[in-house]
Amino acid sequence: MAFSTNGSEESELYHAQIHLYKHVYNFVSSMALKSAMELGIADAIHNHGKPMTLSELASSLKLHPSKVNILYRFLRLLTHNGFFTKTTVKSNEEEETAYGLTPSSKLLISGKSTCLSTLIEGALHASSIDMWKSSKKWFNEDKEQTLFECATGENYWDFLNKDSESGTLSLFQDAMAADSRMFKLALHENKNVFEGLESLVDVAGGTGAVTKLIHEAFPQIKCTVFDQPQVVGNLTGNENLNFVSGDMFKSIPPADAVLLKWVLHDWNDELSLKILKNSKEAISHKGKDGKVIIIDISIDETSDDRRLTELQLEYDLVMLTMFLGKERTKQEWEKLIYDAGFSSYKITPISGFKSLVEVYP
Ligand code: SAH
Ligand code: 2HI
Repeated sequence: MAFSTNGSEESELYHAQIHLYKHVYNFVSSMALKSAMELGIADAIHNHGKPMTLSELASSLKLHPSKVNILYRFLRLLTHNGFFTKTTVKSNEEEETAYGLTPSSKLLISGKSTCLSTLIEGALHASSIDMWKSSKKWFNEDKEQTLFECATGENYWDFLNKDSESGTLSLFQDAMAADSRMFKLALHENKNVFEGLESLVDVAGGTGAVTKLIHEAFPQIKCTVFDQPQVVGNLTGNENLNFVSGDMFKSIPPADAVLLKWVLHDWNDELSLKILKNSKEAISHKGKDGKVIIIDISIDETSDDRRLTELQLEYDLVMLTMFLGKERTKQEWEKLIYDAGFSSYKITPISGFKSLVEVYP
């Protein structure tokens, strides 16, 4: 069959090819971002106090002269992807390009409360990536297991807890804490959610990053961070912020409100129901005045922002492959909430891609 010379069919073919290649090479953009984080490019520009030329950057990063052009090539892609700005500066009468920070690369500045470097490190860690080599085997095996288990023979939680020296658990906890610190803005925009509470328990609250923000904003609330012994066992709080270890599948300490941030998406519906029922029990002494506050993704496939939906759906596969967990649509949240015996709920979108769900008995 002769190849069609029809212009629109050809252009459709080219578009299809570009679309496919774009998705094949998406990982290069992820890895270039990881490299920028590891090199400390954002820190160098931040410490310099103004945009830096390629040679200034290379010398500040102590790169071998043979790597300067490689740095240029990385910066070119990263600038195109919105991580750096390009401006022209004059040095010794010659015009040179200088690279500056964008709002996205400012999230790589270490020491800032908004630094997300550990999240990049954890999410793009070999352990999160290597399991994908087994995806075909995973589909073909008739076993209920995560992709991670299929690839490594080990449950992700056990992998994290295995040996404290390898630092995987602390990397995971640091990444969660980094994400949680970004919650500050959402907290100030949704103060009403926490106003009037006398006590709150942050269930599976990690090392307490969110609770610390709540404690700062509402010092009168008696806050408890509840997590596994290996996470909170050695942490000490203060009068209104204490750490309690236990198993949320067994029981949850009583409080006026239970907070579940980035917890339910780690678990399937059956286990999520168990957590929600135990949460309901924990607030039961308050009668109708208790509440459960869920912070998680609520998938919106109808959003005008396709990138946002893509990110939500990518998270869904991350949760599926690592934990057999899931991101849920509004309808799925509603079913889970009512199945757990609650009577009403209210969803408020926060921080772009997540939502805050207030759930009432
Ligand atoms: N809410 C935190 C941490 C989310 S990560 C945040 O948003 O930053 C999920 C947490 O669940 C981890 O800290 C993990 O230790 C905790 N976890 C897992 N199984 C648990 C269990 N059975 N009981 C209590 N916490 C558990
Ligand atoms: C560090 C961070 C992450 C990770 C593993 C790490 O796995 C994440 O940010 C992701 C995922 O990529 C994650 C987010 C929420 C959650 C579990 C994992 O509850 O070491």
